[in-house]
Amino acid sequence: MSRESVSRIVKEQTSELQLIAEKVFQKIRLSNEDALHLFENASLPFLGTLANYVREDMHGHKTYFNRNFHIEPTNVCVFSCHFCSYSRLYAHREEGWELSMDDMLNIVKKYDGKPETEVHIVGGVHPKMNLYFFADLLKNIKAIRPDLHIKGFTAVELDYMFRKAKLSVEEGMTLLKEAGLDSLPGGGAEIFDEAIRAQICADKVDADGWLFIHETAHRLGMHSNATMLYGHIENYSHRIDHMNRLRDLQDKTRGFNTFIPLKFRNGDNDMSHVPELSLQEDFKTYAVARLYLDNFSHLKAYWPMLGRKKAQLALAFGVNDIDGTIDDTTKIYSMAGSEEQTPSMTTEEIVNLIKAVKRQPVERDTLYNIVEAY
Ligand code: V47
Ligand code: SF4
Repeated sequence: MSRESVSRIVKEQTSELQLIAEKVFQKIRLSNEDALHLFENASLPFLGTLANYVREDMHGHKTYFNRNFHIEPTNVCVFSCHFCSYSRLYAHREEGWELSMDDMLNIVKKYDGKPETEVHIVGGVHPKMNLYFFADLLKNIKAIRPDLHIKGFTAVELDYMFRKAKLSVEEGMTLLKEAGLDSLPGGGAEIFDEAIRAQICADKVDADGWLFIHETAHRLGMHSNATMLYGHIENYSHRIDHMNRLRDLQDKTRGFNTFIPLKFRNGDNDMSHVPELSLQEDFKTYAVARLYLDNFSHLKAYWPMLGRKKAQLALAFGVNDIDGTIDDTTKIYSMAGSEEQTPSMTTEEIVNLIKAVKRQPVERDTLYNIVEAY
């Protein structure tokens, strides 16, 4: 959309919204107050127009995806986050799964000679799967597929592993990096606000711990992603505070690749009584994130969580990435009630999904190097 067409829409807005739009055009950073004003007062068409303007200014019509699969070593977890539909306590581990080293290497071997570029490892925090077990897993995966990028372990899993091994974050991270860990996924961030965290996931790593783990990874030359679990008991200010802490760290390190808002899904968990947000609120969250996080290059709509059709629509609200092919290798969202019960898309399906809304599909690797433009 041209600057002129955007300006026409801006002229119809209140003077406060026009000032915020002017900041966006001048590339002046939005304040927390601006973001709150947008959340509370901006119409969805206006927010979408402005976020899309920024997205096209940064990336044109390019929309990234990758060819990836997941390994979920276990859903047995020592923690009890109330929003989680996936985990089983150690005492009930017979209801869950615990993959052996061989099980996990067999998953990797299934992709022998195939064009997948990334494996995403994430799971519950199992008390018997320790740092050295996972270091061996990384080494073994690299022995089979040295070219595969390993994006592994949320800060929650890492915090537990390092503390159990009595290593500092830097020591633990260096050990995993040397074993083959290439980057960190963005999970476990939830909402940083201490009071909300205490109500939804009291017992796992806190906000400062999460941020310190990512900062350490960045200092060691690794990249990572950042997520935000929204649409439960938090309010707009909590979302802005969360993004503010990420924006501050990104100013320091420049180590984050992508911001991924994750919509709370209420299937079969302790928070099932909390209704899910409307699609309108989802799109507002993507758009405000695009406008506020001026130092994040990429904004991802994770289709296994949102559903592929909604992820496709999100491409008009600032989003420029829809994650990957997945190949039905993750259960986190199907167990939480997502419409994607067996999440898998072929490259052709992803390409068509993106082309259908007149964007340009670009296959990327984890670090956004272009593999193929369609
Ligand atoms: O931290 C758990 C979320 C996350 C629910 O880095 C839920 O590329 C919604 O972080 N409703 C783990 N969300 C997954 C994750 C992720 C996913 C895709 C890509 C990347 C990346 C990272 O899943 C958890 C939590 O925030 N989650 N339960 C639920 N009921
Ligand atoms: Fe465990 Fe992660 Fe589920 Fe929390 S969200 S209970 S840490 S698997």
